[in-house]
This record gives sequence, structure tokens and C-alpha cells, in this order.
Amino acid sequence: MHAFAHQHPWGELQIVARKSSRSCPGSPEAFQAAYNYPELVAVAEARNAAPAERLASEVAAFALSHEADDLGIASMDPLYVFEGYTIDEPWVIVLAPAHNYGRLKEVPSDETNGVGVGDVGDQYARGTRSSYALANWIRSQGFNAHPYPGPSAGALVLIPAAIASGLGELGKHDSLISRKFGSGVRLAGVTTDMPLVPTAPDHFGADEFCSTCQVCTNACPPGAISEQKQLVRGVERWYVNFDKCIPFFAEAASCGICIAECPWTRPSVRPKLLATMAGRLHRSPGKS
Ligand code: B12
Repeated sequence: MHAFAHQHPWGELQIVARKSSRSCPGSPEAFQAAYNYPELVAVAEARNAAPAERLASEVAAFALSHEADDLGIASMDPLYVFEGYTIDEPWVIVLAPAHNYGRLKEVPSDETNGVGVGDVGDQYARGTRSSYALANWIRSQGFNAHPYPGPSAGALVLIPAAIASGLGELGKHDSLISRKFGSGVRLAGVTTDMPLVPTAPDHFGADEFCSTCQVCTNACPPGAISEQKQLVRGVERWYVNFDKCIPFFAEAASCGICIAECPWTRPSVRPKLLATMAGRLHRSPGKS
């Protein structure tokens, strides 16, 4: 079930990236906790018979008190599953542990003793603990549940599931931008057959903002982020050239410049952007 590298088409890449981040001081310890998978408990025989609305709010309360800073719920879609894998459970809960902005700004860095990479590791570790705790709580209520944590998240493609669940919009840098944390957010998933209620998608203007913003495009050292949307597998959307991104990522022993530099990630700027974009969407609702 887990995200072991040899099970994935991009497993080789993950091994290279993990090895190179080991050469960054401070990062092995930070990342170790993300790969510390607890045991999954057996599914209880007695099922919690509460209605789906009640179960969904109990899931949210549990997750928010177990290291998720936000969450969303979506119906599972085969589009969220890597080719060659199946996920049978009908619901996906996407958990969002938020970055510490100051520490995220240090990725990559030679001078900070790997501290910035440390926050990436710390948030992955929180996602691992949070998703396992939630999966085990759901199992204790008599339903099946599987966690998808860490950098790789197993068979689950997290960003489209996160967007469908209302956690945010796809940014120009190909990562999720959330209303609450900007791009400074990690993701982890839990799939389940517990009856739930989906949370609505959230459109707050990040997509429109990205179409004129150049910050991540200009900040990306290998110039991997396209200025305009591209046709990707039949859909027009933001595009990152990973033939440029990945070599830099590996050589720098991790990188998070695009998400750290994103104006939405800056805590002092985000509220102003939300207000500006709310006004713009209100004036041109047809475009939203
Ligand atoms: C492989 C991988 C990498 C590889 C390759 C990058 C890539 N995107 O393919 C490398 C190592 C280079 C990498 C780098 C980074 N990654 Co990465 N990566 C992944 C991983 C494991 C799989 C992504 C994947 O398969 N991509 C291949 C295909 C599917 O990519 P794609 O066609 O471009 O599609 C992407 C998006 O467009 C979107 N998407 C796909 N289909 C659709 C359909 C629709 C309709 C929409 C709207 C969107 C959408 O999701 C895809 C995932 O990025 C995910 C975890 C997961 N299981 O989802 C994390 C993940 C995407 N990475 C993440 C992050 C943060 C990063 C980095 C900033 C590094 C860092 N410091 O952590 C950089 C940013 C690079 C960039 N600009 O995207 C986070 C994103 C969090 C967020 N805020 O959105 C994730 C979700 C990990 C996590 N658990 O939090 N990553």
C-alpha cells in the first residue's frame, strides 16, 4: 500500500532526490520522521451508525486536533490514482499541514544547516502522523481507511484531489495555493469507505492572479515555470518543465523556491490579495 519507491514509475527519481537531500546537513533527521509509519489497527466490527454529515464533522474535528491545519473531503476519482494502481474506497480526505513561512524561505540553503529542508521534513512528518491517526480513528469506528502520507503519498495524486476537496487552486508553479496558507502547505491523504459529505471547491482568484504574476517564473533558477498555460494531456493548465526542474532540484539537495516566493505564501500579503481578488471576481463573475 505504501509509497515505496520501487512501486512507482517515478521511484528512481524519488531515490535520487532522497539521497541528494541526505547530503544536506540537518535533513536526514527531519525526513526520517516522515517515513516512520505507525501500525494500522484492525477495522472494528461495530460500525458507527451516525449519518454522513455527523461523521464528516467528526472526521474534521479529529483531523484538526491531530496536526492537520486544514482538510477537505472529495469523492474518489480514478484521475487521482497513478496508472497501474487502484484505490477502491469511495472517499478521499486531504489533510494540509502548513509550513512555517520563515523556515520555508530557507529552502534550499547551504548556510542554514539544512533548517529549511528541515521544515519540509517536519511538515511531511506531521502529515504522516496526522493521516495515520485519522485512518486509525476511522478504523476504530468500523470503516476501512488507508493513509497516503509523505513526499510520495503512494498511489494517490494529491493535488487534483486537494483541489476537488476545496483546499485551494492550482498555481502557476504546479502546486496548490490555499486561501489559508498560500503555497506553503504540504498534503497527505486518507481514503475510506466511511460515508462522508464532500466539501465544496474554493475559487478565490489564485488562477486569475497567476495569469499576470511573474514572481515564481522569475524566481525559478532553472526557468522551469511557464509564463502561460499549456495544453497538458488535453487540458489547458499551468505547466512546469520537469526536465529543467528536476536536475536543479537534485543538485540543490531539494528546492522550494517557487512555493516560498509565491506572494500568496507571505502571511502579510495574503489577506490583501484575497481582498483584491474577491473584488475582481465580484466585478467579473463571468470569468470566475
Ligand atoms: C514526483 C513529485 C515531485 C517531483 C516531480 C514534480 C512533479 N510535480 O511531477 C519533484 C521531486 C521534482 C518534485 C518537486 C517539488 N514538489 Co513534489 N511531488 C511529487 C509527487 C510525489 C507526485 C507528483 C506527480 O506524480 N507528478 C507527475 C504528474 C502527475 O504531474 P503533472 O502532470 O504536472 O500534474 C501535477 C499538477 O498539475 C496536478 N494535477 C495533475 N493532474 C491534474 C488535473 C487537474 C484537473 C488539475 C487541476 C491539477 C492536476 O497535480 C500533479 C502533481 O504535482 C507529489 C505527491 C503526490 N503523490 O501527489 C509531490 C507534491 C506535488 N510535491 C510537492 C512539493 C511542495 C514540491 C516542491 C515545492 C519541493 C519541496 N520543497 O517540497 C517541488 C515543486 C516542483 C513544482 N514546481 O511542482 C507537494 C505539493 C504541495 C502543494 N502545495 O501543492 C506534493 C503534493 C507533496 C506533498 N505530499 O505535499 N515533486
